[in-house]
Amino acid sequence: MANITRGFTGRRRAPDPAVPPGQYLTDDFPVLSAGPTPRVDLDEWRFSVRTEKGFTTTWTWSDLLALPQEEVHTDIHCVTRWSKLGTSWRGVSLDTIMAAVDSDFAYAMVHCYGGYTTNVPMADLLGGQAWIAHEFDGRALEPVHGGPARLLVPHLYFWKSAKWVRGLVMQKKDAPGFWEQNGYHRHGDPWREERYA
Ligand SMILES: Nc1nc2c(c(=O)[nH]1)N[C@H]1C(S)=C(S)[C@@H](COP(=O)(O)O)O[C@H]1N2
Ligand SMILES: [Mo]
Repeated sequence: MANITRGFTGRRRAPDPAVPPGQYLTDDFPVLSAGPTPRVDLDEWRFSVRTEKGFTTTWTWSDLLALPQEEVHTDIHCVTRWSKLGTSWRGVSLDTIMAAVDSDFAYAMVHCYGGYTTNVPMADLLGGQAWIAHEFDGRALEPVHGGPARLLVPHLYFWKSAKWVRGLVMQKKDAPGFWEQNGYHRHGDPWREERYA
């Protein structure tokens, strides 16, 4: 069978503009967790944001579902080099969450059930760039992928999309989370290959 080539490029394919440098595409959904999957009862699930003013705003599961929900169709990119295009999620925008919070701090430490942490600037969490996602592909998010709910920050490497998320602590200065203390880049933009520090 003849090779089918596009245009005049011969066998070499042009880079896919949807795929950041150094990444390959997968149709699977790999699981990457630094520890066991914590089980969180929806009755006991809470998401909270603590500010510099000493206030904590807390949402229960029903509070979360009562907020405006958004459908998100997006590509995701793991620093271990897999990318997955056109994933579908449902959840609450961080803009909606932060509208209820009074903070002037520019950074957040993201905390999870199970103890994982990751740091993200508010500039990357606001403006329609991040969600508390609780559905994937039209179904409740599976525990291995972060259910009941995970942070979704798809324009950064996927280690920033904290699974089993339970809250943010607002911070004046950026400070490294779990992987960032272990050599990963503070920021993690896949288009700039901000992989390791
Ligand atoms: N709480 C928690 N969140 C986490 C992780 C983790 O170990 N614990 N791993 C991160 C990493 S390195 C990646 S690549 C993605 C993997 O998400 P997935 O298992 O749904 O593919 O979750 C991120 N969020
Ligand atoms: Mo990762």
